[in-house]
Amino acid sequence: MAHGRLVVLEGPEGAGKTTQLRLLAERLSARGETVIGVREPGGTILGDEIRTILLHSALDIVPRAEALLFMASRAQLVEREIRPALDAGDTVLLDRFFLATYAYQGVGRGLPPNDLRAANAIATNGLVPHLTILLTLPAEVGLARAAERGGHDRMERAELAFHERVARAYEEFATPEWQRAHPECGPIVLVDATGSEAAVFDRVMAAIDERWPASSLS
Ligand code: T5A
Repeated sequence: MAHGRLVVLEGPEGAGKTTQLRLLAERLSARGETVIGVREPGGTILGDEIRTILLHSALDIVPRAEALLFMASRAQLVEREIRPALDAGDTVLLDRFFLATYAYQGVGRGLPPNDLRAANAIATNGLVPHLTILLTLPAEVGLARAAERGGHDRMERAELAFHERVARAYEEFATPEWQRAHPECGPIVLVDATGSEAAVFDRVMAAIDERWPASSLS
């Protein structure tokens, strides 16, 4: 049985997942953990090819094909990178996982949730995150941050209403009712992503230390 930890960072565009993942990796490494940071889509050679198609191509991709491409990237990442790292006792920090599929392809694109759930079960082969940190902030604030960073990818170019649906979906995912109905997602904690990077990181660390008191990490 896997004895490492899988911590997922989730949230709408520009919420600060990548930034917080980097800060978290530095802090946990300094505490003596072996930490691996990966992102979806991507994280493997196949996944990076799929990422290019999904985010940086001008291809016509219908929602069902889009969902399955995300799933294919996920399946490869879980089997080739995440499972082996967890088996070795490492901490895996993952930038997005299947909550993103439920939010973007389910609520955003309108695909049936049960179909996504079934496809996801194939992709993850039953892997459940130990903790998901869900960064929350209004869609327009995240999009403005992403715009400031520059370069809109295919998903970011979707209309504001799409991103607002996605942001609202993430809020619903944090409710106890939704989590009870979705045990495949594991525990989800909400972290306010407004304010400075340092302020958000303090909240992220508080969530980590609450889930795993610091003494058990060192
Ligand atoms: N997707 C993904 C699906 O549709 N289905 C799926 O199943 C999966 C897995 C991935 C896209 O794919 C979609 C979702 C996405 O659209 P991506 O490039 O990985 O694309 O994009 P995101 O995951 O959305 O990542 P972003 O880079 O857009 O946002 P992050 O990682 O949340 O934010 P970050 O840290 O890069 O920060 C964005 C900018 O804001 C600044 C940073 O310096 C950076 O410039 N920033 C802050 N500014 C002010 N205050 C703070 N607290 C800040 N924190 C960061």
